[in-house]
Amino acid sequence: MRKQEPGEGEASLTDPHFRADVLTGLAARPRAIPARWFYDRRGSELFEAITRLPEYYPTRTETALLERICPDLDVTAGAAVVEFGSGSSAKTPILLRCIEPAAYVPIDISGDFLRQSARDLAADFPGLAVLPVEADFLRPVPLPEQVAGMPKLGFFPGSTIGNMDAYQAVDLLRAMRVWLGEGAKLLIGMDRVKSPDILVPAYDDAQGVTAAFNLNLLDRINRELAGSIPLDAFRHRAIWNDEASRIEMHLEATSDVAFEVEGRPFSMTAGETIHTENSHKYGERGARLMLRAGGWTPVREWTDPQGWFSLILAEA
Ligand code: AVJ
Repeated sequence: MRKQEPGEGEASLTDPHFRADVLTGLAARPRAIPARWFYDRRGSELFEAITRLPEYYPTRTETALLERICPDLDVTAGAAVVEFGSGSSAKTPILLRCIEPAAYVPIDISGDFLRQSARDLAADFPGLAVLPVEADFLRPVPLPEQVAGMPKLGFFPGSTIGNMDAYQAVDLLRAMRVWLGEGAKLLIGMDRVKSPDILVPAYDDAQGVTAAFNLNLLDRINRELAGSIPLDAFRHRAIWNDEASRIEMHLEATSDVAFEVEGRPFSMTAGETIHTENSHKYGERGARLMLRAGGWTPVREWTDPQGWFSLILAEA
C-alpha cells in the first residue's frame, strides 16, 4: 500500500505519533510539543527561508566551514554517506564532491521534500546511488541492502542534535553507532555557546520568518488534527536559557483562549506558553563529552574564525 503524501488528495492521513504528541503535550504542564513536528511541507519551506536570513548565522557559517575542511576528511573510496535529517540537502553537494562516495542515503521525516531533493541530487551526481529513506531518525532505521559492505560516513549537520536533551542526544548517537557499525565515522555539526545578542535575533528575526515557522505548527494542528486554535491569539517568543545553555522557542497566548483539538477542549490564560523547541548550544568540552557518552571517539574538530560553529569528526 502506498503512503499518502502531505498535500496530496483532499485530507491527509493523521499521523498517530503527531496526534499523541500534540494531545499529550497540550495537556502537560508546562505545555510542550516536540520540535520535529515543525517540518510538514510548509514548515520545511519556512526553515529553508530561515537558513537564508541575515540573522541566522548557523547555516552559512557551517557551509563555509565544510567547504574549507572537506579536503581534510580522509574517507575511504567507495564509501556510503548516510545523512540524518536531510530536509534540504543544501550542504550535501559540498560533501559529495570531495568525498566521492559510491552511495548516498538521506534519511528524513518529510517524505515528499526528501524525494524531491534526492531527485535533484541524483541529477547532479550521475554515478552516485541515491537511496532515500523516509523515517524519523529517532527510531531505528534499517539501511538499504546496497550499502551493506561499504565503509560508512554518518553526516549530521546543522546542529540538529541541539534539538535534543542530553540524554536523548546520547541515545541517538548510540543508535547511529549501531546502524552505521564498527569502524564507521561521523561528521557532526554543533552550534557553539555565544552572546545572547547574536543568539536571540537568530531565532527572532526582523522579517518574522521564524515567527511564521513557529506559528505554522498551530496551523498544522488545525489542519491535521481538526483543531480550532485561533492563530492570532498567539505570538512567537525566543528566549536564551543560560542555565540549560539553550535557545527556547515558545508560542505565547496573548489573551485568554479556548480551543479544541480532535474534539478535546483546551484553555490557556494570557501569557501562558506552549514550548515548541530547544536549540542547545555547546562548549568544546561538553560537545566532546556528549560524543564519548554516545559511543563515538572525537578525532578532529574544526571551527570558523569567530568560533561560532564547529564540525567534529568522530569514530565508532
Ligand atoms: C534545524 C534544529 C538546527 O535549532 O537552529 C531554526 C531549527 N528553529 N530556527 C536550530 C530552527 C528556529 C534549527 N535546527
